Amino acid sequence: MTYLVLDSIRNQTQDALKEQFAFDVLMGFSAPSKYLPSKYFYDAKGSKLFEQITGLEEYYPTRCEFEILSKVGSELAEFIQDKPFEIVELGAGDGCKTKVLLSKLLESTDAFSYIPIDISESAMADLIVSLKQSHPTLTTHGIVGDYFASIRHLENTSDNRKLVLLLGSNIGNFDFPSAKRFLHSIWKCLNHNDLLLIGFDLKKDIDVLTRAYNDKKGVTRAFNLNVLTRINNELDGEFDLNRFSHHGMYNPRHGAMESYLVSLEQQEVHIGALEKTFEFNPYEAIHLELSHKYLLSDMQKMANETGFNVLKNWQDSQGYFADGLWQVNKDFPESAY
Ligand code: AVI
Repeated sequence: MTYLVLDSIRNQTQDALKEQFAFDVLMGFSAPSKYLPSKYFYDAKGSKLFEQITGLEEYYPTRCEFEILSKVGSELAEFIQDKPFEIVELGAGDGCKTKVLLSKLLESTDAFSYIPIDISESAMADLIVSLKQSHPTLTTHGIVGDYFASIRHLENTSDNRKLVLLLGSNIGNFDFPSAKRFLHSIWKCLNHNDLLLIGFDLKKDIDVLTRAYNDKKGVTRAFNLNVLTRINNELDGEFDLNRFSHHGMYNPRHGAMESYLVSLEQQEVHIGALEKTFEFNPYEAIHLELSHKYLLSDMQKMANETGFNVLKNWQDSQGYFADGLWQVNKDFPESAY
């Protein structure tokens, strides 16, 4: 069990990353409606907080997808006739849910290798150590890199059929045009008949949604506020976290949970790295995240518009979450996208 760090990541300097962060903060705070890109949630502390969120009583998606993955194993194996094959996971993280899927699949076949892809080298190193303990016989080759560079790397190293995993409703954090662009980019990197297992959080009672993003212990609040801590630590910001509140609400028009930080008073905040002071009006919001919720018909439409055929949908017993098994259709005309 090993992992490879792609050169495109190894050569990315800390300075370049910091410059990009500073640029994104400048753009977000200069916009007429302030925003910050949600990718900045996930530094080491933010990733730990997200792990805590996934274990919260109110945050149902992880539990529901876990239930689905623990029952689909042998059925999934039936869809993959070509052996050996490769399971490629985009954004593997701690691999917690995937391990249950791998165990179930191993009951039907061992003719596959597992290729987790993650942007974080420390997350990958931890995952490889834990897989050595939980699945010592599984052939695993991790890749540290961005999704597309990593899939392209695989194109050159193996002809085996692929099952790509995109779990946890990560797709819901993209707006619709970006989600479609992202899925079509995955399609471009894959071969005819390759498979994608993709998680979608389904539309449901608004109270259930609202509770999931406003938990009683305040972990989601801390997760959101951590973005301001990052600006303080990495860009010499002077945010006082007590002067902002977390606000998570469902927007039925957009079919999405929206997360904001709201300024509790008139305030000016200096950010040293930008040599700039930003003004916040009382109750002014910083938009942080969209978490789209879907109908099964939305999933179908998204698959068909990006070059995939839906083979099967699995849902948890409450009907809160769905994983779709999609097949790459290379007869899909590029012009139709
Ligand atoms: C990572 N992503 C799918 C989570 C979600 O539900 O949109 C992130 C999250 N934000 C607040 N709670 C969880």
